[in-house]
Amino acid sequence: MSHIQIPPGLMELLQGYTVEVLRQQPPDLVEFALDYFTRLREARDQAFVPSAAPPSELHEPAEPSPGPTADENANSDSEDDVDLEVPVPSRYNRRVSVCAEAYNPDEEEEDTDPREQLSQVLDAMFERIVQVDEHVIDQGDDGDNFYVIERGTYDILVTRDNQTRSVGQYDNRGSFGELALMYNTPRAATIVATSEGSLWGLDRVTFRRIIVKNNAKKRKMFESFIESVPLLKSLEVSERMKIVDVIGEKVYKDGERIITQGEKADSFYIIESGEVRILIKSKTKSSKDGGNQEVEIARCHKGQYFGELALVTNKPRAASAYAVGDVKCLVMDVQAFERLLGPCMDIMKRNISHYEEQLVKIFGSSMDLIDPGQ
Ligand code: 1OR
Ligand code: 1OR
Repeated sequence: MSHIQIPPGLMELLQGYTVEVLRQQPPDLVEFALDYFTRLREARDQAFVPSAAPPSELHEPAEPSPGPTADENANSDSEDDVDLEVPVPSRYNRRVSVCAEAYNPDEEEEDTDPREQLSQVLDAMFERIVQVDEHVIDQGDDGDNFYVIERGTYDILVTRDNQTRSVGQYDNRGSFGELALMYNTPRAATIVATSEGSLWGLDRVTFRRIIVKNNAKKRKMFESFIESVPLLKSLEVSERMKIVDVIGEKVYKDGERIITQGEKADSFYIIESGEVRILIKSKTKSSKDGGNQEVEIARCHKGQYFGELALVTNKPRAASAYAVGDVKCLVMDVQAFERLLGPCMDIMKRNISHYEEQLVKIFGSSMDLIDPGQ
């Protein structure tokens, strides 16, 4: 076969995309790719940040410096200035700009086939089969791997003051083990398999090289939007940055259902652009049709959130949510919601009590929607 040259930077580009896909599991890979690469280009073109990604953020994001002004960063030549201190395999020793790397003839003979390259990306992830009661992670240990759940259920245990309690579960989806790797801290929780299961692991070095770098990009992409979300105003800057680190982005087409009433909840949403309709099946006691009629009860716009109610009350979704036109949402999983949005809980609970008032206004008291007593 003739010699095919792999453009420098291709690996990193595909790897970053692949890992984001595995983390966020978007429904439409092509749509997600379009969006991901567009944003990557925007971030590159803005050519700002370097000093915004201070080395400190790679250790502990407690006090990330406020975002730099465009002026401060006008001289930066790439969006890729995050220096990772971990040892990296030799082929990554050179700093490779994700998008704009000049052709380097030294790397010419590196590989043969682009498909091989892609399979190497996936090779970085390894499968780990786990048995019931197996500890995948122990609180207090150093971080070694990040895990994406392929299948199985897992308990999240936290020990404090010699007391261990379960603070949540993963049910056949999600990922964990990122905190110790992102912030160079000991493992914050113990993860125990409660069924036989299978995980995809990513080693610390690869994780940091890709994810930490991606997080620096994400901070650039979402920082100003997150700063503008009313719900998050009461948080410290460092707390908002942690939110940026965990959020994913999902894109919905006009009419697409985002949340289904009655389903189990595992995510929380903030609207980044577009509009969302909230519809409820009118399960009035008088209705003989089994409550199949959907009634619009609210509209949410840019900067507003939805999908909190089921997470706060630990009940199924109280209503369905549909995209009106194209919609982009920031999505956070329930574990991150509980871990990071504690300080916003009062605001959300206050708004939930408004739902109840509205409920009575719209349907009278005969509808059984939210029953906070349960
Ligand atoms: P890690 O590398 O620290 C344990 O290893 C992982 O458990 C952690 O990354 C997270 O991915 C995951 N607090 C801390 N870590 C959690 C939590 C959590 N939930 C999942 N992990 N809380 C529970 C929120 C439901 C807060 C408990 C006080
Ligand atoms: P969820 O997790 O239950 C559906 O998923 C979401 O719709 C819900 O969280 C809220 O975020 C959102 N009653 C119940 N849920 C509502 C309401 C609402 N509005 C938005 N959501 N009411 C509308 C009040 C203007 C009262 C019912 C009539």
